[in-house]
Amino acid sequence: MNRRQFLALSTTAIGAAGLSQCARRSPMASTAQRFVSQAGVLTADLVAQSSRLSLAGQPATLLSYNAQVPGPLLEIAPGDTLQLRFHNALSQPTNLHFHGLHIPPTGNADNVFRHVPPGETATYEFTLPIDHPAGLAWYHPHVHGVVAEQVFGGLAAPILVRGGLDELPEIKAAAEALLVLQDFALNRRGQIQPPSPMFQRWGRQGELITVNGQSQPRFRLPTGGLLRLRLLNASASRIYRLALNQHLLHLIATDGSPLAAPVALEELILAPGERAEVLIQGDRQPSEYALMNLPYDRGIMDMMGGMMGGDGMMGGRLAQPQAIAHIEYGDRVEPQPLPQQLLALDPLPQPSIKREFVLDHGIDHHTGAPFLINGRAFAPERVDTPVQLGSVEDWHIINRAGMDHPFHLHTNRFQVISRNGQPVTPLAWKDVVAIKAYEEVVIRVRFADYAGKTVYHCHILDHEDQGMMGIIEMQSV
Ligand SMILES: [Cu+2]
Repeated sequence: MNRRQFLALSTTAIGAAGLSQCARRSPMASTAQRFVSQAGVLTADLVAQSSRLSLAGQPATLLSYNAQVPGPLLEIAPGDTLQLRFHNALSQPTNLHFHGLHIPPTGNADNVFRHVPPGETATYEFTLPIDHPAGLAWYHPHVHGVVAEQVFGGLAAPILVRGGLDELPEIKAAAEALLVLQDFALNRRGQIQPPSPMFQRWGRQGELITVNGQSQPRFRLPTGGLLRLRLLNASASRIYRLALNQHLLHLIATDGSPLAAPVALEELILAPGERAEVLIQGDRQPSEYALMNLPYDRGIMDMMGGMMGGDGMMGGRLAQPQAIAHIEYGDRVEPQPLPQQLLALDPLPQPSIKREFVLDHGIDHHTGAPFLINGRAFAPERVDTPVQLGSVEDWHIINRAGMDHPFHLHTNRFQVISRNGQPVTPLAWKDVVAIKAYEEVVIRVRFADYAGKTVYHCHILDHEDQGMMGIIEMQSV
């Protein structure tokens, strides 16, 4: 099969099982834009703009890429070149960050220091390495100070890198659905509500949870077969705790990289920026089952100092389990087994350097910002962490605060070694690691290629905007 046929088949697969499933409920999804690479090149026009559109069946005024929320899917393969003409029709600077792609952090690639002023057009152009892992990534704005506002406004969109797991017979036979999770706080006119000071500190969060811009869409699971859910948490701050009634979630990939073998989970916790892929077996009574978001406390009680108590407005609402989508059994198919093995995954070699990153709350002496790494808030002119290309490092990330801080490193994925001194299994590639209140996590990362500066930060985007970010410079030896 040549690559063009493969891409065409891939598109058909997701069209049949994924996005078009939603279309039965909302016409919006049926017109959802998707850009697929052709002969190794993906060319697309993207416009960031304020748009009046339909969200969860209601009119809403959101920030969008090409007037859709979530934005257009980019579907590519290792070795592809992307040429994106990006126009900023917003009233403030913005840019594009390609979260999960291993591409240069400089020039007109994944450069978060490049800002596109209002009214201007910029070209993003880069080539994916031929050995790039296949999986789910995404793009969103990354201009320090307005990231939470723009992502919470709706600016987020998925990227599928095809190949890898897609080629395994058991996975190929599975139905496939892409689920982009977002949350919104809208007023009665359908406009985004600015966060209260408390929510700005905690991380803005909305009561309306959407999946692909819809309220509780349905996805079909073939009776006797497998459904592959590809999940992206594109929320600014919300941590999802997901469970499917009466079914296990068989985890097969984390943050766009496959595991060596499936891991059965009763619940899946997904912090902002994280992706996960799970297989669901259609071996229960054919019916409809709710995909639930269960209560998760990421430290609000600590922040509020118990002011409102567990029965307060916030505590009460947070405590409610909520259906966010439904899985309905479809036509019976030949029984499909779960794969026993996925793709080989090697542990990184022992590190030559160990570093510490202490996440805490306080006041930065220079900026007054309240969210700190190693006692300092983000400064755009300061390199916090110079590293040598070719090295392997262990990063000890120590959360001294009573609030979760999911940690994201740009450009290079890493392996999580331990939590509070306990080894972490299974071995997995990650680019966001959830760090709970008072937890200490060790990650191992190899800086193999791409010289230049980029960032690491908390993926509760209000925390990043208020200082919890540092600059890493990868230097050639
Ligand atoms: Cu944080």
